[in-house]
Amino acid sequence: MASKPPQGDPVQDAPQVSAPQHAAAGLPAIGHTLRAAQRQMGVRRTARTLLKVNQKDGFDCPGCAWPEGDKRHVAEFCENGAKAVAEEATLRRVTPAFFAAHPPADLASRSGYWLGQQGRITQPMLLDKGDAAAGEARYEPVSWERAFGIIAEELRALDSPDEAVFYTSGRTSNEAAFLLQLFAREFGTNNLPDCSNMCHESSGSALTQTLGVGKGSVSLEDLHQADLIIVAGQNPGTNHPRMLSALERAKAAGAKIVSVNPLPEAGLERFKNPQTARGLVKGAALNDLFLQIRIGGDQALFRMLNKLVLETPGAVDEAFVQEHTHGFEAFAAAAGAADWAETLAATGLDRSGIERALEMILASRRTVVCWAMGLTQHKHAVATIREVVNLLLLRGAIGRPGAGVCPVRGHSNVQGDRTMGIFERPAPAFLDALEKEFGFAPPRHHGLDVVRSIRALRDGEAKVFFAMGGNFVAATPDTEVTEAAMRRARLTVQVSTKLNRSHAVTGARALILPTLGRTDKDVQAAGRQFVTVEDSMGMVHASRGNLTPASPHLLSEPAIVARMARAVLGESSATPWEEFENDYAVIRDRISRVVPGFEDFNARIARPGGFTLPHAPRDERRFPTTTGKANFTAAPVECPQVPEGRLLLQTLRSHDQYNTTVYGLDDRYRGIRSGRRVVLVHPEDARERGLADGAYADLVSEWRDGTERRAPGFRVVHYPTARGCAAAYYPETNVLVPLDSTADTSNTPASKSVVIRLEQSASA
Ligand SMILES: Nc1nc2c(c(=O)[nH]1)N[C@H]1C(S)=C(S)[C@@H](COP(=O)(O)OP(=O)(O)OC[C@H]3O[C@@H](n4cnc5c(=O)[nH]c(N)nc54)[C@H](O)[C@@H]3O)O[C@H]1N2
Ligand SMILES: Nc1nc2c(c(=O)[nH]1)N[C@H]1C(S)=C(S)[C@@H](COP(=O)(O)OP(=O)(O)OC[C@H]3O[C@@H](n4cnc5c(=O)[nH]c(N)nc54)[C@H](O)[C@@H]3O)O[C@H]1N2
Ligand SMILES: [Mo]
Repeated sequence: MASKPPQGDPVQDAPQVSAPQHAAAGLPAIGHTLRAAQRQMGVRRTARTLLKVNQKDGFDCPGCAWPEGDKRHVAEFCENGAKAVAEEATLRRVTPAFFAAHPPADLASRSGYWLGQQGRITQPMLLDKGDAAAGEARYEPVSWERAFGIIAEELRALDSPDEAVFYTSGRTSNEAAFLLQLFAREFGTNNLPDCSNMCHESSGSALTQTLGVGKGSVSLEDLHQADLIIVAGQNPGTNHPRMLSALERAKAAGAKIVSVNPLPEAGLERFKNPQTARGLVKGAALNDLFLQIRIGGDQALFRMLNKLVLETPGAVDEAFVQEHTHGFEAFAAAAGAADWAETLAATGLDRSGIERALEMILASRRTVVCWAMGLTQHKHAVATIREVVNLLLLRGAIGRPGAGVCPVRGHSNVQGDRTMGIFERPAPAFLDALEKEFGFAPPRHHGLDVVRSIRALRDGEAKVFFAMGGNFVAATPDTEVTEAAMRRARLTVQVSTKLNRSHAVTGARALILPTLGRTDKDVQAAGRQFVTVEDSMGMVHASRGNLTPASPHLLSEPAIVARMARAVLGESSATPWEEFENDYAVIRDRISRVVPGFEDFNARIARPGGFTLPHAPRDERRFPTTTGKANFTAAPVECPQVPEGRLLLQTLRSHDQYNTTVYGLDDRYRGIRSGRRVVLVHPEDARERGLADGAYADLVSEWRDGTERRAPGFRVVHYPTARGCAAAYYPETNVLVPLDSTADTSNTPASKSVVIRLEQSASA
């Protein structure tokens, strides 16, 4: 009984374990989809809502950023997309009466799961900790006008605009994101951290340096045409289920698939396509080769593959290297020095597996490499992704149909938000365009990213924190440090659809500003509005909600930013904030003049299916890097160093969660039910520590400065992960990730390589 749920929380965490599954999707997934949706929405709303997901006249699924094909199915969504929709379109409500009954201390004692289950927030709420007459302050209803007045008061009281931080999570539309960055810069700061800082920042850093564009270079069509698809550090069966259809289709056309992962993920083993009758019953094996790599071994693996390609006569695309690349000599020298013994130690693989992968690479003209958090959240993440790029450059596999880089994005519009200028280190050209269009001088010095924002709050250098969505305190590393930092703020503002921990851990004053979600109908002065989003492959399209909003008091995200800007900037701003709120086409007009690729935005977005943004490397093999060519790079090979007796922990997602939003307590494909406090450990590693399956252990992280962090009471699950590795769910394990443990260059928290020891739980 070591895993005690928070007091008063009816959610019991009592994990039950059975064997992991070997196939994803199929019939059970359909049942789960409908049951989950109907629990939240009822039968009629379920049908009305799910049939609009990802349709050309409907809304963009708030789940992942996987693109829609041109021919859409009637049901163009997956089990986990349906859960994301149900979570938002729920009929449950969080009203002022709820806040009267649950003071902040009570909210802080609840699990994230419980908080999320309470429903949609219906009114703006204010918590003023200095204002309590007697006893504990509670959230009270507040008018929108007063709410914006408070924000204006606090922002104007700052010594410098850089004492404010404006965070964005990746569900925010292009229109709202553009307005938020415009407001922050007019106010005077580039402090625009976003969830991307914790997500694909490493991909952006690596791709910008090597290819000149920090985004993926493939379309859905490319995947369908590929000869070889390498999926490294990604679990599509859970996190991008619609990607499995693309893999299945590629496979049917003859592609081979290699997965590189410390875990055997069910979705990559076999896929039962729910869209076809045959797929439902039998399913298709997807994996041709599974490289069960040690956590953090990917750079070493790709370095060795590169050496082997270099040594194979005729394997290098000489013409491409000659014409389009820079830095080949230095890279070839570094790759030539790769050593088998070191590679095998770093990867935990055997030589035959790597040689088999090499054969498949050599046999393929059109290779795509897909990756996600398994590559991006390590100290050497940027170097790892650059090594992946080296391989594709050697093979001339960039800017060729059926080939390229495919960082699979997380949040449904995280890529679009960055395109719109949500970035603490904006390019000078972007700021120039902003200056020209709006006639003010945007700040030129860099702002704070997520980790630096936490430090600034901790050290009293930032005093106002504003979040456009997300759940900052739960999503970020080093929970205790972060929560203490947040509590030092003068004002914290959360623009949210649902309750989460960031509403319980606040500054001296706190505002909850409830907003419309993707599924909600958005009507403004000029009539019904739609917003736009960009998917993982650079496709921009419209999203239109069709549901009656959860309450008449909700404002859309663009309206919230526009009204905040008017309250804060007042007469000093020449920007037409009111027109922006009234008609989002006016925002798009401005975007079309500031952001390259969006020329004629309003006309092009009106076409069904939207349009694709230009991508120089993909479209014309042009590489807008500092050298004007695609850059080979030659970083020293690294892998995480794990002291004797310790394990390397990755913190990952279960099947029943969306980041910090927990839908349920099961992780079906991995055979876990009714609980989340589990740690997956190789049976041999567990036995060496005297831990039977079912024992309870504390996870104790050891950081290089000698500090320790503890997460108590995890049920040990004997699991076929790579030796020396462990896995447990985030956000529960964020207490273990030191704030200073980040990736070089990108500063992304290294939440996939945490050195831990397991201690038998005291109370087990
Ligand atoms: N249903 C659902 N969908 C989601 C999300 C969600 O929470 N739920 N989150 C969204 C977001 S924001 C994101 S960023 C994506 C995340 O999508 P993923 O990156 O797939 O998410 P994780 O669960 O973090 O899984 C990481 C995968 O990498 C593997 N891995 C860990 N370390 C290593 C390593 O060192 N090397 C290799 N090769 N593999 C490794 C893990 O075993 C796991 O399979 O999904 C998006 N979609
Ligand atoms: N240890 C560890 N930590 C991680 C990760 C990991 O793998 N391991 N992954 C990282 C990654 S990849 C990411 S992307 C971050 C995620 O970090 P965030 O994006 O900050 O977190 P989410 O859990 O996605 O945010 C969920 C909240 O968003 C709000 N919300 C939902 N829809 C809307 C909307 O339409 N509008 C508004 N305004 N609000 C909305 C709801 O209130 C909900 O509670 O976490 C990171 N943290
Ligand atoms: Mo993410």
